[in-house]
Amino acid sequence: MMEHFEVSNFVSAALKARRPVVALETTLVTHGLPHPQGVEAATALENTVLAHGAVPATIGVMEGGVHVGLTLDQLHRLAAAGDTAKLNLSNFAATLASGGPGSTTVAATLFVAARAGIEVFATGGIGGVHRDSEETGDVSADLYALARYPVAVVCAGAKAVLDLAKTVERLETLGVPIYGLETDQFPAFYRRDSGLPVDARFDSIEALAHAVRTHFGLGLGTGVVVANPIPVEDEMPKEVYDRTLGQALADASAQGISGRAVTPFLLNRMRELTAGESVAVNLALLQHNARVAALLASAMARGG
Ligand code: PSU
Ligand code: MN
Repeated sequence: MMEHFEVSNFVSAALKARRPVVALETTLVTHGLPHPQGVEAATALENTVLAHGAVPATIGVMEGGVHVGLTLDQLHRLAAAGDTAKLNLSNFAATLASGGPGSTTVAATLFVAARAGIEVFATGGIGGVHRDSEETGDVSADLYALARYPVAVVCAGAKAVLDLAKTVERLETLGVPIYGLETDQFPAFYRRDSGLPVDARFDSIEALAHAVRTHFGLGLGTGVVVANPIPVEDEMPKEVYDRTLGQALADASAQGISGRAVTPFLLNRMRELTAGESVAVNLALLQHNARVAALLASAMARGG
């Protein structure tokens, strides 16, 4: 069952001893942030997870192996390879079989984490239903992976470039609960609030851990979205958000961007339009999510 999997000694020792482990994805490293900020972010996230009592397991595909706990050298090679594939579930096996490099989206990371026995995962924002999904059919594989793998994803909601209302509806349809940490609202990635409700609110990590444990214990089979809004002081100002988001979406449609290229294009366009501010915001929310994920994994390991 674990054919092709290469779990690092550090991660496998932690899993065997039932110590807290947090999975980290690599698409944000290769496609979500400009080089070399992606690799810097990845190592900073690992340090944050460690500093909050859990073992980081950064995930990626290279040289025919599914790596759970990439070394710094492997991470650098993944980020430096210009042709790293953005992996979800549909292109995962072909890339693995080719021996080429692949970075894992939320969808692919959920699959690997579930297989490796990791229950908590930190990312920036999950993918979701795109705003023009009626014409394009573009719905992120992240949502369907959340419906298949019992892993808790700590995120700042779904990326603001999406149709958040439809994304929340779809999660409900798929049986994936949204648990808000100290919030009643589904966050909008760069901003704290989308105006959409979460399924349940928790005001402590212990209460959250207990609910996640209960969800997994029931055997519902689905994952959990832990909605962790960006701290107030790090939010993108509303005026900047409104102006640049509309422009980025208009540019994507004018240039006919489609498929897997859409999300990276929009994130990069936001960076250009905000003169780098969107990247600072993205890094801040990633750090916050890594910290909460480590605390959640620790509470769950204590039996929460
Ligand atoms: N969060 C970020 N930056 C990112 C992503 C998430 O802060 O780049 C990535 C994740 O890997 C997510 C992917 O799974 O974007 C979604 O891509 P798509 O919409 O094509 O499914
Ligand atoms: Mn897509």
